[in-house]
Amino acid sequence: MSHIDPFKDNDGGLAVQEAKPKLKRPPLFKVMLLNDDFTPMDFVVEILKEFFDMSEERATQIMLQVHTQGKGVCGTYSKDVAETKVHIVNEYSREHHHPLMCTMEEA
Ligand code: TYC
Repeated sequence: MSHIDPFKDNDGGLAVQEAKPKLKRPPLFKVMLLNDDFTPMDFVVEILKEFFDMSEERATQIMLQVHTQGKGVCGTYSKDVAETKVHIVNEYSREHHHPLMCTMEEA
């Protein structure tokens, strides 16, 4: 009778590929602000301070970057957190009748 010995190399000399662990890090998402011609600069700075935890100086820097380059990164988050930030920023802008657009893209 032949038995499979769990403590022995039972591959009969064959090269057996170890299974690779299939865990991948979850993707991260950049939350972006887009420029427009109508939203007041102060309102954008307020958003960056309120929802992205920035200092007045940092918020002003990012706002001016968006203003001159068309878009800018507010922060990088897990998918859930990024989706929530985009949603609350867009809701807040609509409530205040500004066309400011917040979007996300994979980092
Ligand atoms: N361009 C706007 C203005 O001149 C300011 C602005 C900055 C708007 C950043 C949107 O994401 C934005 N009032």
